[in-house]
Amino acid sequence: MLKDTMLDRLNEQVNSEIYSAYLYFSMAGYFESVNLKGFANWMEIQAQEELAHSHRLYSYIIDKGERPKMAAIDAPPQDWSSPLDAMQDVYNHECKISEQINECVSLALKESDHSTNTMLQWFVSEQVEEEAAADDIVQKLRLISDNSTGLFLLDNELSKRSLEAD
Ligand code: OFO
Repeated sequence: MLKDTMLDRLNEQVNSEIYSAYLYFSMAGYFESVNLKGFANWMEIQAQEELAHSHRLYSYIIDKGERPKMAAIDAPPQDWSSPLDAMQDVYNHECKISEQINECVSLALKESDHSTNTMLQWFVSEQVEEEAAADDIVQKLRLISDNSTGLFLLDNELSKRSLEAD
């Protein structure tokens, strides 16, 4: 079983992870529309990873004998002014998700809920990677500035991303 406060918080996190997927699918559509198919591929893989994150939380709630409750998913933005604008949004969003995960951990510790704390440690490590991956692309885009050859090469690099088994 889970305490109600912990269950509610984990259900909110399921929602947040699905929103993340929705946001990244929206960004994938944006990148398709400006013919940056490597960026679009990176976003699609990212969106699929977010669905896997939501499923990880969903499965944990089930394993604890509780019922996951699905809430409405907010509509994500649909347009960005540039690839840098979109990737900066990814980085900011991931920082926000890291804060949410930290809040979940703090609640688990406050409630002496050790199994939830252990489950959440995977997310703590994952968020370090999520922030670093987004920041890496932001920094590259800053270096590239308005150099179209650099953008083409980065797009080609991002086209190689594939779904990793965790
Ligand atoms: Fe689920 O890590 Fe991004 O949001």
